[in-house]
Amino acid sequence: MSTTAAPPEQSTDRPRARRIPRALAALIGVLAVGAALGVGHLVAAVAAPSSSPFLAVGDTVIRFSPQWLTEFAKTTFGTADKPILLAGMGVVILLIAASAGALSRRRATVGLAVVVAMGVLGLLAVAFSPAFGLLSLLAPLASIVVGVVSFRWLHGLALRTYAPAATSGGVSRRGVLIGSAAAVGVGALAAGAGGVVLGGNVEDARRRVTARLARARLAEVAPPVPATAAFTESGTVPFITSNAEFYRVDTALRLPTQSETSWSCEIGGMVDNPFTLTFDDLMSRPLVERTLTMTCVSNVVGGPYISTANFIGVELRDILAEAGVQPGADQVLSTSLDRWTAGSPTDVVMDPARGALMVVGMNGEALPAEHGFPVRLVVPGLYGFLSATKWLTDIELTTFGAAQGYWLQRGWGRFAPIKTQCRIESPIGFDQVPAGTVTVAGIAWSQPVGISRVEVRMDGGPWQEAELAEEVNPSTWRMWRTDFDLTPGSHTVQSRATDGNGVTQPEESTPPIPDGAQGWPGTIFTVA
Ligand SMILES: Nc1nc2c(c(=O)[nH]1)N[C@H]1C(S)=C(S)[C@@H](COP(=O)(O)O)O[C@H]1N2
Ligand SMILES: [Mo]
Repeated sequence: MSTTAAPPEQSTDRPRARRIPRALAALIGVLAVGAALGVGHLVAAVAAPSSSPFLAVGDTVIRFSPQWLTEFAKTTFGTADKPILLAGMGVVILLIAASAGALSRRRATVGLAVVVAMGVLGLLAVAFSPAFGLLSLLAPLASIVVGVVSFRWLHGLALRTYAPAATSGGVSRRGVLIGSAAAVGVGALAAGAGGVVLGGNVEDARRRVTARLARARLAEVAPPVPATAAFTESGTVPFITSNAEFYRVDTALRLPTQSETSWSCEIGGMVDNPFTLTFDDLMSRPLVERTLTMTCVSNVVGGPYISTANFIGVELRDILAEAGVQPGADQVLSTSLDRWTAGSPTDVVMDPARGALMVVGMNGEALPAEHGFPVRLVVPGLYGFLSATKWLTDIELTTFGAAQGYWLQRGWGRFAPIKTQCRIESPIGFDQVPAGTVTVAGIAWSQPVGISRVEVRMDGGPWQEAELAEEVNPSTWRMWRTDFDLTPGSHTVQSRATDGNGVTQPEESTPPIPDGAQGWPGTIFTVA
């Protein structure tokens, strides 16, 4: 204690000395936590991709969310549900970090305690994640160290600036600014670098696989899609969905990434000869290419979760036959790198007419990272939630009694064949169209039996049979269109499809859960 200056607490002209201004104190909390999360993300990218503390907390939230909440998120936000969850988490963390900072205007204790507590939560989320390995501990530990060090350092700088103790010299405000900027820079750079490291690795691997596919001689090539298979001139989507436009549904906050060189898949469980497949094994087998339409069970009537692509892969049935499926194994349970699971009925997978695939290529390229690189499953005629495992790592023959897939555990159906459905694509809802002849066009699907008829009616009038575009194969969607002469005013158009067996989709509408939405789509539009 200096002998010349009174302790600041007792000074009457500076009663609030030795306190950091509230806003700056809050900012310090936010900066330290931001730097911690950014560095954690980078270390995760290098050490163990699934161990980013921020994303691990998000994954934990998703895994333990009650089903009404995930349903609400899916139906309300659609594919934006993940960015919205992450943004929401970001806001909560920001508020906690800011409060922790604001409670540490004199001493760093409270702030440090909160920073450590948040770090421990991240550590626990990583430790209990399904893809945990020892290396996964590095990222959350790095986060905790960076959080503590940067909080103490910034706090010290600010304290010396705004509340210089008599013994220590003050620090200029510029010093605090530079310190803060450094923390922001470290956090942002680390987070960005983490993203680049992860993304760059997959893109390199994808380029290698795309080149191999280009050289491969396919045992079966998908017949070219005729121009007459789509009515794009009447407003339907193109027949083949580009990889960029292909719908995406999964529980992964961070894309599970893996190179094809380290990929392998165990074929085990109730089989006579369990074995492990490598990517080279797959590529040395007969590769077939098929045009298939995939659909999500969460799709509402008229919804967007349906797309069509040319998939290249290996017959799953041949691989399972080689392993020797034992009697009674009624379920093919597949697992992804991020420990998501789907259970498909064995008889469907083994049906030669079905043609279930272990997929390596999509529209002439390697699978995109979002669609399961390097290997996924596609079973024609089954919704994705019980068949289309992306980032595949494991196939186990078992029984439905012994094990349940991810969504089955959460109340969705056990056996959910795709329901016959159609979607009106033109006119779109609340469109204004000129008077005269109005073409109504859309798509219909009923994999794997196909579509035999689509009917359309205007304002509750008689059903009118639509013109069907050429069928590519019964496991793809089919485009349709028909004309109406309409007077000005508001109109409501409805459609209904009939499958390849002659069964028309029912009028009664049901929600997606548990086994897929049904009902006749309708659209209201105006003729001007
Ligand atoms: N690993 C993994 N695979 C998954 C899912 C998932 O959440 N994780 N979602 C499934 C669901 S519900 C559907 S509809 C399809 C969607 O495949 P896509 O995103 O390539 O269109 O993937 C399936 N495969
Ligand atoms: Mo789905």
